Amino acid sequence: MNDTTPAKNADAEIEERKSARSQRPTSQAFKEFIAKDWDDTLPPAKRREVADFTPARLNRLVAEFPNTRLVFPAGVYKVRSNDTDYRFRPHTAFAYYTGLGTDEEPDSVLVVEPSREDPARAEATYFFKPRAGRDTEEFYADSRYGELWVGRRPTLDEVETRIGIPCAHIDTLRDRLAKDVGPELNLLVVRDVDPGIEAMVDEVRGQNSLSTGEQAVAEHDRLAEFASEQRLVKDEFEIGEMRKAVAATIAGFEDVVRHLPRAVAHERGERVIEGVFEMTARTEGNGVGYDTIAAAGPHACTLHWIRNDGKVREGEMVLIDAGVEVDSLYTADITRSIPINGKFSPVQRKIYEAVLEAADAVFAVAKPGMKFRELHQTAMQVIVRKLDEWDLLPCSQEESLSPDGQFHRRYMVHGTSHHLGMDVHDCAQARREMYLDAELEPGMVFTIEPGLYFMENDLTVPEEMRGIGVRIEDDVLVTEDGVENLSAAIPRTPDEIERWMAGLRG
Ligand SMILES: [Mn+2]
Repeated sequence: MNDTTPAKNADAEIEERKSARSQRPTSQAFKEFIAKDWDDTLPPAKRREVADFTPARLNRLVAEFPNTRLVFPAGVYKVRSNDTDYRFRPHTAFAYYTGLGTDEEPDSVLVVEPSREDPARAEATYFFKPRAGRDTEEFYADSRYGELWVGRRPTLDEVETRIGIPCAHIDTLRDRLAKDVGPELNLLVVRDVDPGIEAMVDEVRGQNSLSTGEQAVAEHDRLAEFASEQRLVKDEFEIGEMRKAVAATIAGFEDVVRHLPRAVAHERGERVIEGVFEMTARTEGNGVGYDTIAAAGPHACTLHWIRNDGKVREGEMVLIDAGVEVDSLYTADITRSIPINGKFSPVQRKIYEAVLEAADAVFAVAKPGMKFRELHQTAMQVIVRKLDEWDLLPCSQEESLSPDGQFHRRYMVHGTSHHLGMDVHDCAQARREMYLDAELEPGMVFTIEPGLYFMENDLTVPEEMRGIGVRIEDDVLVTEDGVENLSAAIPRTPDEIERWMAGLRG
């Protein structure tokens, strides 16, 4: 980690503090020396496959917002501590409409509007800060943009070739946002992404007799809502990326199984699992799509167990909920609950098979026309039947399944399915009628993930079942007449899992 002394934060006080550590030369001779004798040959830029898909996405978008200029900020760096930031991740709506991914590109902005000549066609411009000349201080002294700090930056032409969207310098953004805005042309922005851009939009609106501040919030938020709803049905490119994410995730699970002996030997074996998966995620993809849950033994009953500092013990199970995000930012989301020694005990198998039956029931009925919320209801019918067989319900099955009952929630408190894509909980801003109450359509991608969790200290549960948590999560694509299990290549049944583990552990 290098000291990032110069020109990162405009705040004078911080600058002064930093300058106490600066040893940057300022002489004219140095500036002349560092500016010359560089080979500036550019490698040829390549058009990305996604560039063939963004025009249709953008056309569909502007059809929803006639006479409106739409602003999608990529977002800004988030400070981790002092002068170090988190790795940058662009806002999802921005990435969807530009086709950019990985860490592309802090402080940049996409602007979209219907074409004047043909309002059914979108006109988009991508604004960013292109590389600076060698003769600028930015080149060697700017820790955020300088090439000596962050690597070579692209030119406007290069990015235009890659994404097929005309590019412009970020310094021209304000004029472009303001042009013709007024009663004939609205201006909307995705909020809570980049405060500077949001303030700029608000100012432009105010200067052109459009509402500002709180009065305009609902109008702006319709944009974020629509961007979420548009992504409910994936295009061919997105489905291809989901397949890559799932394949890399399965490779990560296989690596975890290979390293289980090392996890068992380590005081914090859950961290070994997390680390092994992260290694695959960073090498095969952009990283993990969300924090890995590596929950051994009773930790499996804590739904969001991401501290992962526990021991991994022979004889117990470990629940691993993990996903690789590929460079385009699509992520898988898979959970397997496996016996650490490679063999299910009878009680582990009994609970596992109950959860599997619930998942299978959802697989059997999921198809176009079915309501999304019926996925959960289907799984719960099996879960409730099993809990009743085991005498754990304080009421009848019917009563537990009724909206006022829900006693089974003590043992499975989460939903069975969520949409999946660039965000692990994708399309979260969609309206209820477009999500929970909507019918399944071909091209939708979601998870099927029932579970059963018997807390260590739950006195309603037989002792032998306490401290066991099982979730089985697969990623599915809605087809014309059912669903395809995208994660079918990772075993689901207890026998398959035992064979799979034995094979990987040699
Ligand atoms: Mn999930």
